[in-house]
Amino acid sequence: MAPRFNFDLQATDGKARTGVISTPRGEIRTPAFMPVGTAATVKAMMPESVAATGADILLGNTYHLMLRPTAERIDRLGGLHKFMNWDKPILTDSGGFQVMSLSDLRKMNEKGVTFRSHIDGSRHTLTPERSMEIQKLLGSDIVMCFDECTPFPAEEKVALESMRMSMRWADRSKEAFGDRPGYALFGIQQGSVYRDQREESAEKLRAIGFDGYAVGGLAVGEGQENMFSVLDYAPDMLPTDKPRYLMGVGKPDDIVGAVKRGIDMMDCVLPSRSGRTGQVFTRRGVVNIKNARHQDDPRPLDEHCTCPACSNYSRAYLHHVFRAQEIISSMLLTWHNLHYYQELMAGLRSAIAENRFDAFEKAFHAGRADGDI
Ligand code: PRF
Ligand code: ZN
Repeated sequence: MAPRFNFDLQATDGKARTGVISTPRGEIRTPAFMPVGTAATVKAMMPESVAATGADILLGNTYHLMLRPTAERIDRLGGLHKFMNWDKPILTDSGGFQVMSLSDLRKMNEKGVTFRSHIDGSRHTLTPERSMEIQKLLGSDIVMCFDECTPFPAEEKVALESMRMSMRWADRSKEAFGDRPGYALFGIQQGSVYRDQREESAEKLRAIGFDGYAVGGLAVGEGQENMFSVLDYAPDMLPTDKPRYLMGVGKPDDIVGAVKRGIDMMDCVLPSRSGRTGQVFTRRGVVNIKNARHQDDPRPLDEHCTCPACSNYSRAYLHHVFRAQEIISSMLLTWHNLHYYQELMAGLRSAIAENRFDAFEKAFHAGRADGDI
């Protein structure tokens, strides 16, 4: 029989955790960072290169794929894994968050959201039921509940109404998802920056029962200090024996702070998007490769990095191909950034397993400049 979805918590250090999520498509080492493959590709990367950076799982998007090429077409072609040539696990976001940030003329009510495509203006509806159907057609291994990401700032009353609707949608998502051995459904906690609302939301999700639990509604403009204040209590409200996923986070220091507070999974466009805009993450801080001071620099981006960009090319070359808008620039810088993120996750995992998280965190911050380097 195919292995079912399972989370094995292997070690803790303070609130930080390390473990392994098992799925029929392979294991996910946690804390895990999921590169974003919105349109059935991690932009500028071959899937085998994404795997070579150390990624165990990718994130895909209901919203983009339902509009183009459509979930039904992907299903007819054998599912998202086969379509994009990625055979490891895929988590898909449920669409609501992307509808609110990308589409035109949105109308939300208890039933769901009606909107116009940002691609061709066509009209579509997403409901918890339709989102579950799309994520099933895609063949997603980890399905996210359909929710509303409460905007920030939100007055207490507004946040409460929004959170309670997301919890009713969580009920409907679970009902529509049904019983699918080997596939997982994650609930999403909302409640903005209000502790009692985060508690009510967690209580509701625990009562429904999910395979994993996300902390939603953060990294929406509240700033790191506010986000960490919420993360000081929100993960503790979720079951210890299930994965906890912080959605849409973040910068390297956000990741270290979230893992310290008990988060197991994260995703963010930052390493891939920054790769295309010339922002490079290194252990000493951010390098802006378009800066003229790199044009005669024979050194690699990061002398300790073993990625192809750092093994085989100088800063001068990377500066040149970025300025010349050559496609290899996006390829190399994205590879480096994803490699850097996965090395960070591997470092966090071994630090937790060896009970030296505090020392790891100190060393992480000690080596870094705030501005560009
Ligand atoms: N809900 C969903 N997707 C998300 C979020 C959320 O709250 C966030 C919050 N940063 C990112 N992506 N469904
Ligand atoms: Zn590198």
